[in-house]
Amino acid sequence: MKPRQFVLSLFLLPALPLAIQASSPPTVWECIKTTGTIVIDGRVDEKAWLAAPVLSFYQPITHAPATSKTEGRILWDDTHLYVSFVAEDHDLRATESRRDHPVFYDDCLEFFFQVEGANRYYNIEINAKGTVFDARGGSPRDFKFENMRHAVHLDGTLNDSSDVDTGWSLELAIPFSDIVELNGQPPQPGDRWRFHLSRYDYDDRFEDGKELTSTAALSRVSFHYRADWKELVFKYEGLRMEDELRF
Ligand SMILES: [Ca+2]
Ligand SMILES: [Ca+2]
Ligand SMILES: [Ca+2]
Repeated sequence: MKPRQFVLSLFLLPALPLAIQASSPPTVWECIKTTGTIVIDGRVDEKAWLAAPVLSFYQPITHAPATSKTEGRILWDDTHLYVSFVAEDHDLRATESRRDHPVFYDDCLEFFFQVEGANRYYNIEINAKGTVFDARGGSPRDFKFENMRHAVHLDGTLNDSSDVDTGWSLELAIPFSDIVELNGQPPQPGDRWRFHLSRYDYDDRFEDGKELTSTAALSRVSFHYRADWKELVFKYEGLRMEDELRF
C-alpha cells in the first residue's frame, strides 16, 4: 500500500483495526445462475460450485473472522436454490436425530432467508448427523420443506473427541415450489431477498464451548435479527458451462 493510500484508509476507517475492516462482510451478495449439475451428496466438488463466489464467516458484534473457517456458496437455476457449506471443524459433535428438534445444540449449519416483499422468513438448520430443523416465521411446527434435498459429508469421527477432525460439508437443494410466497414461480433476475448463512461450532477450545459465526455483519448475538442480514440479488446472467469448465 502506498503511503498516501494508507493515510486515506486511516482517515476513512478510524474506529476499527484495519485488518478487521478490510475483511468485513459485504452487505449485498449476487446469486449466480448456473447451468451445471449439482449432485446432492454432501461433497462440494461439482464444477458449478467451484465457479461460485465464496462467502466467508464472521463473529457477531466484532465481525472478526471466524476461528473455524467456513465457506458458503449459493447458486440458482430455474427450479432450485442451491446452498453449500464447507466447514473446518476440529471436533465433530451431533446427537439430535429428531426433525425440528434443537439441532443447534450440535455442530450445525444454517440458512436464513426472506423473499422480497414477504413478511415471514425461513430458516433451515442441519446438524452434522444430517438432522433437519426447518421453520417459517420462526415456527417449525407448521411448516416443512416437503421436497428439499440435503446431504452431509463428514471428514472425521463424530462424537469422538479423542482425535482431531478435519471438518464437514453440507449441500442443500431447495425447490422454489416449496417457498410459499413464490406461488410456484422461480425468482426473477434482479429480485432482492434477504439472507445469511450461520453456524454453531461446538469445541472445548472455545471459551464458552462454542463459536457462533455468520456471513452477515451481526450487530448482536442473534441469527434471527433480520435487520443485520445481507441482500441476495438474483443475477440476470448466469455462468455458462464453458466458464465453469475452466476451473
Ligand atoms: Ca455434490
Ligand atoms: Ca472426532
Ligand atoms: Ca465442532
